[in-house]
Amino acid sequence: MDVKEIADGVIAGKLPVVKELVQAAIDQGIPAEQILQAGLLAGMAVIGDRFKRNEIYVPNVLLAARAMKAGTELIKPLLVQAGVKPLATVVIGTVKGDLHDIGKNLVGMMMEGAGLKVVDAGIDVSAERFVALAKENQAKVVGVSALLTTTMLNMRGVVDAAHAEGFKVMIGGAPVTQGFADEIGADGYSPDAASAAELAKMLVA
Ligand code: B1M
Repeated sequence: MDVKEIADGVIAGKLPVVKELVQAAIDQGIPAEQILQAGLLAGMAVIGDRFKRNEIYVPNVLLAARAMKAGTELIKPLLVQAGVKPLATVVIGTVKGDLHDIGKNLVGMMMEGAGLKVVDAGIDVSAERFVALAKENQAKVVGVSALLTTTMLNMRGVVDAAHAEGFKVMIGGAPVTQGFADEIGADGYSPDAASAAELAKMLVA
């Protein structure tokens, strides 16, 4: 089989097809890293590009991400065996006082698709909790999402607390801008999930 078919399955967001193809590839002895890189991640990269260009919408990204996740679960044990390590760990969460998580979840999925390990801190996350999780998981970057003009102000506290412990911080969410990121001293801002994954890779490099 051609692992490109797996990429096509991810792009189409067809979870059962992706699972079947990944299992077939494993059974044929195709190396897990090849399945990951040329199949699952290649498909997710296409989705990321299309999303950035507004050619597809949130539901398409969610479907693709779910399909990718299902495929990744199948090869995870093999990757661990082969010693393929994720690039680095990122802790992501929605800032204190804020319960919106759809965008944050998308960002997390795209980061996983880009080869990062993502620790999801959830919603309504305090600065202390972000830092504790970053330490516990030896993360390099803390990613903070906010959807409200009131809660985005709490991002400054996360930046200060994370910087004090040597972690980088990236921020995003509908009301957030590059200007605000500069103002509070964040290491990066991105307007959407695809560029957030690219930014995270840059920050951990
Ligand atoms: Co709320 N809400 N909401 N809401 N809600 C907004 C944000 C609002 C703009 C609606 C409006 O009035 N027009 C408004 C905010 C006004 C403001 O502050 N300027 C608002 C309000 C007022 C409220 C409540 C206060 C309403 C109330 O109770 N009176 C309340 C607040 C609760 C709280 O958080 N404490 C509330 C509640 C809710 C629901 C629970 C009902 C629900 C959330 C469900 C959930 O998330 N599980 C909800 C929803 C769904 C929305 C809207 C309709 C949609 C948000 C969304 O998911 N968008 C929203 C209106 C709107 O945006 N059109 C609204 C889709 C998502 C993919 O986009 O999150 O922007 P987004 O994420 C993008 C980018 O921003 C970026 O990438 C993502 C993908 O491209 N991004 C990052 C996000 N995080 C990032 C992090 C990064 C990098 C990029 O790095 C770490």
